[in-house]
Amino acid sequence: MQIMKLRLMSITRATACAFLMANLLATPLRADEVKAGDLVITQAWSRATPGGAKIGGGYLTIENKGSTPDRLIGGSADIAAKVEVHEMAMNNGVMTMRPLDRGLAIEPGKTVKLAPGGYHLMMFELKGPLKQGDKLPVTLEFEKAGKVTISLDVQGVGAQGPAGAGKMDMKKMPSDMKM
Ligand SMILES: [Cu+2]
Repeated sequence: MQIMKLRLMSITRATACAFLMANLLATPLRADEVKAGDLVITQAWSRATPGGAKIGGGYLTIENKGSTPDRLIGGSADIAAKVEVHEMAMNNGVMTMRPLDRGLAIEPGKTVKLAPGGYHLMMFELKGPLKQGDKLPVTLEFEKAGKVTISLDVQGVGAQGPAGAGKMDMKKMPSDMKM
């Protein structure tokens, strides 16, 4: 009898614990969360552009909560003549970037992060500078989920993330970086 009681107790405790853990691990519902079909877009941000820079980057996190794959195929923004989906990668020791002609796959159950040094949105021919603190509307286009407008939170020039932590020295990048 005593053993049974103990077991019951530990199961109850384990359940309570698992419940708490699940709560802790669950992504908090953010005010800047945007949904497009089964896709959930969070942490959309950009960097202020220095001087007369005509190009800007866009970063965001896309989670596919559905059961079918989708693709981020392009975008548009009032502030830019053109928005492309790019990949940045090391090629023979040189950092290069290239447009993803077929778009960026968002597999079901997966989360894809567009971040400095990897996948990113590239805005061309900016009509004006991106300023820290701006909320920049950008319309994303997905193969299945269609078009959705998000807002990029513009951080400082050297920001490495949406919270503005870390810095990156653009001057250290190879000058033959392909755009
Ligand atoms: Cu790029």
